[in-house]
Amino acid sequence: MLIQRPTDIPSSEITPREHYEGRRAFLRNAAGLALATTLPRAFAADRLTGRPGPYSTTETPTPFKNVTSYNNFYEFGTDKADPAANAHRLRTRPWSVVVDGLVQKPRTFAIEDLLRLAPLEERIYRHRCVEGWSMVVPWTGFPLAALLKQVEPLGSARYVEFTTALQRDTMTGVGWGSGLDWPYVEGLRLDEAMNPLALLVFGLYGEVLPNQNGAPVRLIVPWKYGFKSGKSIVRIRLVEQQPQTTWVKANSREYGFYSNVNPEVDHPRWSQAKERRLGELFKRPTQMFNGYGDQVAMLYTGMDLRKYF
Ligand SMILES: Nc1nc2c(c(=O)[nH]1)N[C@H]1C(S)=C(S)[C@@H](COP(=O)(O)O)O[C@H]1N2
Ligand SMILES: [Mo]
Repeated sequence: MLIQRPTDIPSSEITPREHYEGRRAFLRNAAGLALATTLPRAFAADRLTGRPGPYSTTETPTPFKNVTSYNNFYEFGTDKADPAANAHRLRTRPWSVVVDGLVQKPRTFAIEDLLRLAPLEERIYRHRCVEGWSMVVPWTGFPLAALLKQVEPLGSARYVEFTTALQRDTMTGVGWGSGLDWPYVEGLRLDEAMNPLALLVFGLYGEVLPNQNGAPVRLIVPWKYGFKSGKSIVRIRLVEQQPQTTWVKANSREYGFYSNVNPEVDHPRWSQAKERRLGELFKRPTQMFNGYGDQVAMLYTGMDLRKYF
């Protein structure tokens, strides 16, 4: 069991796969009960579902197989297949998330407590990587705002900094020569972080988040390029100054702090006008704010977005 059952989630919502798949199919897949204890992790995945939440797209979700085998998680290697092959090493228990900085009530949340801080929702979001590919993913989580409100940000807090896990012994990609400064750090302006679209995510496709997708807890900011959505988060710090993020530190000519999806502002190496949805043959036009303008455009009133990456 990866995530203990929170007391406020009905047991029917967290069910071992054998129950919802149908016992027969489970036994067939498992090739007999005797093998049940040695099953690969995929068979033992735990359900983690949420009530349908707002802002979901009606577009067809990208198949589970693609979502969990084509990943960016550089701590486990730079090839798209590396995270699925290597992230089983990641230790996801015990896990806690420190929430501190410019807040009235700094706190360290054990992952089990964080999970039951707010009702879990399922949100089907578009996810757009700066490399020009995209997918549609049913995430399970709750708004980041619910967590931030708990710790009571001070008036001086203007930004939120997210630090992700650094396990040198399990992460095969963090050696010298990776070119990045570890741990992976990202950030948002406080009002961006409080926007109801910004989601703290614990699962996908109704299951506990696979390690390669950022277990046990990650961020999803659907109107920004994927790299803003840090995986395997261990610290959330409220600060006054704009955080130094990993990608801006690595190459400030190519990456910016805002990184809102914008088909009119090209990355020096990739046009951002179009994208390839995983599983589809032809490219499709990229939408401003990844199609979430109605929810977020007002955050940038008065900013000339052509000047920001
Ligand atoms: N810690 C960490 N978080 C990360 C990354 C990473 O390399 N390390 N890659 C980012 C990038 S570039 C993208 S596109 C998304 C990919 O998420 P996915 O593999 O779940 O699709 O995670 C983001 N979060
Ligand atoms: Mo990305």
